[in-house]
Amino acid sequence: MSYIDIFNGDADGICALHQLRLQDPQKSRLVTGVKRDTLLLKQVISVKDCLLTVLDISSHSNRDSLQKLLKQGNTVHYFDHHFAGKIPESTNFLPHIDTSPDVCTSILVDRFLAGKYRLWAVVAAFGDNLHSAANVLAGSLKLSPNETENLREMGELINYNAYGETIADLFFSPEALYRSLQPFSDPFEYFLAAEELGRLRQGFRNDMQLAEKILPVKKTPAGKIYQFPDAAWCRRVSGVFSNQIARQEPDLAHALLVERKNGSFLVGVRAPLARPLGAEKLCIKFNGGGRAAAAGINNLAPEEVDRFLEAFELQYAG
Ligand SMILES: [Mn+2]
Repeated sequence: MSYIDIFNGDADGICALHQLRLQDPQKSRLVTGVKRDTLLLKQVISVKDCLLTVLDISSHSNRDSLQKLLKQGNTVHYFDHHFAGKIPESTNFLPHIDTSPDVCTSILVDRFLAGKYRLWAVVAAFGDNLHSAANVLAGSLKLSPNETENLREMGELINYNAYGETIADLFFSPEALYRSLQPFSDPFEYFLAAEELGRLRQGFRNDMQLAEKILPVKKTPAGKIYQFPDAAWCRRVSGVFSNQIARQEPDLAHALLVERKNGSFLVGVRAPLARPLGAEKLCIKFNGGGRAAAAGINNLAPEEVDRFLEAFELQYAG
């Protein structure tokens, strides 16, 4: 049986796979990409009789490919927390799907493995901006504040690495970053040893210094809208910047529009952390997707921007 591991390139996807492969090491083909590259099942559409493990990408967005792969005799283990729609029924489909706002894929894997590699789930939960869930898990492991802080930074840096239009925007391909942590079962050892983290820390600081100079283009009772120009650093920092502004004002929703070369916008939406709902509903109206607390649109045409701003207002005002 050949194994194919298909995972989102962010901290949650990487740490989910890492936990599973620490438990059950396999020589597997890896399929991943930048965070926004979520239609990953298409890349393996012709495979038959394989064991697919799919992590942290929406089964709704991938439904057609998923159904085809199931019909071709593949067994599919599916762990995810993004909008799922109707979940396929098939004896060779093994879903672990929970779209509650306080879980991430690595937390679902942590449950599946009864907490065996929980430190990596803490890293992932911080990466997905689920600070309260991360702190609860850290508390269950009796971590010191300093240890928790190190896992937080690691999650944030691995997550930061995943944002870009193409792999060329990133410091490391998600596959290379996963391979760098594969030898480490203990994230604290990785934290001390990994040159990758030093590189990401430096890049992150530079990008954030630039981002923090940019003021919102619009502030309404619902929240704040930011717009970044078409530059690699803007695409890289957009996710972590969005998470940071969401934490700074937990009662407000936030949207960040990053200009693309083709003139349209890459949009990230964060629901208010105090009411982490509705982001995926808003983005699905514009062909985007995601989860209740955080979602995105890959291609918002310039003439659609006003309609998006109205929908944002409707979703989050009052
Ligand atoms: Mn996730």
